[in-house]
Amino acid sequence: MKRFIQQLPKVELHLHIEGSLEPELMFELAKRNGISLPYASVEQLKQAYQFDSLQSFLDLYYQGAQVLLNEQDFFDLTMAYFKRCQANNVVHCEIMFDPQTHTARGVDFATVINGIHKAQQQALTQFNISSELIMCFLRHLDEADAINTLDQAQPYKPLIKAVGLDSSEMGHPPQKFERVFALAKAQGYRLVAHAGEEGPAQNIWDSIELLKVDRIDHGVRASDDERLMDYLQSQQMPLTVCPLSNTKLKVFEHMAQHNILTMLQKGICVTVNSDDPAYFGGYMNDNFEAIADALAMTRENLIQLSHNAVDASFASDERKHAIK
Ligand code: ES4
Ligand code: ZN
Repeated sequence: MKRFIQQLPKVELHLHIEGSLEPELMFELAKRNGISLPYASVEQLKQAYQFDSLQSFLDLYYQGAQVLLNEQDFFDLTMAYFKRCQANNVVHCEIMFDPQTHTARGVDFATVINGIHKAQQQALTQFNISSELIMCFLRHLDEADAINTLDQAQPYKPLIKAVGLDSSEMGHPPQKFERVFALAKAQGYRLVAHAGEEGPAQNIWDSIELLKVDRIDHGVRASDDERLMDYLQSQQMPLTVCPLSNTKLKVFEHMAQHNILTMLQKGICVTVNSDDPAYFGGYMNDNFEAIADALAMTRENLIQLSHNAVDASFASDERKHAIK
């Protein structure tokens, strides 16, 4: 099964580029930029990667991102992720980035997006890996900050396919971003939002009905609501599920309890993704292997998961045809 997973062409739809910052690169960039980290070594940092909730992870994730200062840093970060894509036979990916994490520290929006974009161009020519960018708003910050970020993105609109919503789900429901999502939609962006990761199924309904998203990121709490499960199936609303993320953050205690196979068997358009692979212990193949092992999946199940990701992607019809 490991070989089968390796050779299966894959599409990744839920990946935070800041969450692909490996401890080794974090230390290298800290040194390059003269930033001191509160850890003595790579090993000590890795020891700290033990989470009991989304928030306990986010605290380290935002701290780690502070080593990213210059365009070259964002290029190196993104190129390192594309090398993992190549090793994992990921042929298309949709990369999320959090501009507010950087602009709040005085790093220009241009620095962030130019570094990422140059890596995307190189990945296409060097590895034949296509990609799209998803700009996420941090939901723990206010509406005005999100609108300001949307304004800052204006000159780079051709480089950004979609906007999304991430960070702390508890206490920051979709309603808070109804107006900024309406503005983004009017400007022609596709829309996604994290919902039903730690928060209730109602957040999935509200992301669909109020934010008008094209996909739900995570969405695993949908199984608490039978009517929502039927709706997701009938509408073929995609869920970008992240198995290793869910067990690391204790959304499910054990992988054997994960509901991705149940949802797949109900005909829901579920997909497999790595979320923050440097923090959660694995890239795409690791995520596929973890569910295949724990849930006794068939090859047909794995092929269906991969086909779902092609269908759910924001790639052009031409590109979808080429990779399916
Ligand atoms: C995230 Cl796993 C997860 N959930 C919400 N926001 C995030 N940002 C980065 N990873
Ligand atoms: Zn995520």
